[in-house]
Amino acid sequence: MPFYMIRGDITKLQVDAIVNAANNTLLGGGGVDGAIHRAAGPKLLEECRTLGGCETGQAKLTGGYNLPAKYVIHTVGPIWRGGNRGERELLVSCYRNSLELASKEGCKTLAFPLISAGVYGYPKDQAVQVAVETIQSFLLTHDVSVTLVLFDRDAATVSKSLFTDISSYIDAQFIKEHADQGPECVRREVAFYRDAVKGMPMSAGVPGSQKEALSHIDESFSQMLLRKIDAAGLTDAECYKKANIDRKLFSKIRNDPHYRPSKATALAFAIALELDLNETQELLRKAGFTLSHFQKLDIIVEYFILHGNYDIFQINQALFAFDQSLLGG
Ligand code: AR6
Repeated sequence: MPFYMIRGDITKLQVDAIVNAANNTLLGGGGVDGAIHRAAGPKLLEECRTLGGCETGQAKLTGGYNLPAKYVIHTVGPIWRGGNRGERELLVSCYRNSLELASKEGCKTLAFPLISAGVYGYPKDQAVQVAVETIQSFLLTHDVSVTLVLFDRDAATVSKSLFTDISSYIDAQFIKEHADQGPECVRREVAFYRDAVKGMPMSAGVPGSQKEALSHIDESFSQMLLRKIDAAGLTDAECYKKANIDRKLFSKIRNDPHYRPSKATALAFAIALELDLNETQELLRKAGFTLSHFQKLDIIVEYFILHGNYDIFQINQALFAFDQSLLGG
């Protein structure tokens, strides 16, 4: 099931469980812990008193009381001591144990804050990577939907060098697109449509690849998607997981040949199928969209396609860093 990243206050989320970044006593504190106790009311502390604390890296569950969430999962992150004291392993086990506990309790939707990244001093960019990697690997085998809630503007979701590289790519595409606004661009468009029209009749001289394209001209988005999933040798589940798409949405698309997906959904499938730029355009067109150099989101996705990187989690981390909406979900 999908993975989301949002900016906001975890206490406001209507999910089955939210995770609390607590301390070993489980008796409350500052940061997100304080916010959760304030929003849940005094009954949460009463229940926490019965739990006998919690080891670092472990997790315990309570009710959510006045929170919109049904449960709170309290986990204790490591205090950062330079990175050589097993901090990473402990942080991984915070996420892992919380995810397993939520799953055991039948939770289908779960939200995490960035554990240890506040008072406990874990470097934020590394904390994000641990969170994303651990959640991602859990989602490969479990049917839950997980949201990572980032509170601080400075919690970077991609490395500085990747951010700079993508920024330069965006600038270059914007500049190219604006330079293309002159008559030369119009001439090229006219030539493009003239060539497209020339290729239309089903004559014996039509090359194989065009014949193949023409034979699928009446296909809907759903039909093209299912054909391409087969061609890629993927199972449905492999495909919707790689697309960060919910199983229910996938079956809607599978069962309705006329389903019109959002652009984010169509793009997510292009990524899952590892389509090149032309094939991505082709799939998008079936849903009534196109990749455009006037939209930052499109340029960022194009950047990843051109680099042969089809990891939707990494793409979403980059989209998040540029304040764009995410793919799939
Ligand atoms: N929603 C989402 N995230 C939040 C919220 C919120 N309402 N408030 C803060 N954060 P921290 P830790 C972010 O310090 O580092 C407590 O006193 C915050 O910006 O809450 O694990 C406990 O009792 C940061 O990115 O937790 C422990 O003593 C992240 O949540 C100690 O702090 C975690 O910051 C635990 O320290």
